[in-house]
Amino acid sequence: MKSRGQVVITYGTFDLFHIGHVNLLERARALGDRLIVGVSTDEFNSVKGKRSIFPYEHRARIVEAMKCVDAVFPETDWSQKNKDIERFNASVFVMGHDWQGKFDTEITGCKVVYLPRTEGISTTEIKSLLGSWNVGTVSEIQNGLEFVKSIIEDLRK
Ligand code: C2G
Repeated sequence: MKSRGQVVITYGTFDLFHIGHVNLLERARALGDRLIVGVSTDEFNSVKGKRSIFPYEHRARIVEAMKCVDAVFPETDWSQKNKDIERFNASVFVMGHDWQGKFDTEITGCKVVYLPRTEGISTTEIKSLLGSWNVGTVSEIQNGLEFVKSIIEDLRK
């Protein structure tokens, strides 16, 4: 039984927004009554060793547009979580299970929950897939489409 006004908090880069992010945010929201999300700034991403395709403003807007998200705020460093938990009066801290155990000692005064990641999709995989689509691949696809089109036209004669 959820107590009234239970606030859930989570953090992430949320670049190239995909179903894994949707699932995580919806599952996090289901653990309480409100969901607040810390979105990593571009500067913090470089601290995390990540370079996002979409800038912070876009990533934050996309996350905030989710029905299950009540508010977003910038995540600027690793050490702000307990302050945020206090500021937002959060009682549940959620992360995907790729972070399993990483926050157990750091997070105080708040339940820590790790949710299963959505397998088979990640921003990194999307980036490498797009990266492998060089100009040659695209023109091969275009040639293939032209060939199929010519077959269809012949069949129509
Ligand atoms: N996630 C998921 N399934 C995926 C991909 C991501 O459940 N297929 C989850 C991650 O476990 C994380 C959230 O979605 O909880 C956001 O993932 P990222 O954008 O990759 O964020 P990350 O780099 O993990 O940043 O201080 C914490 C960091 O900001 C977390």
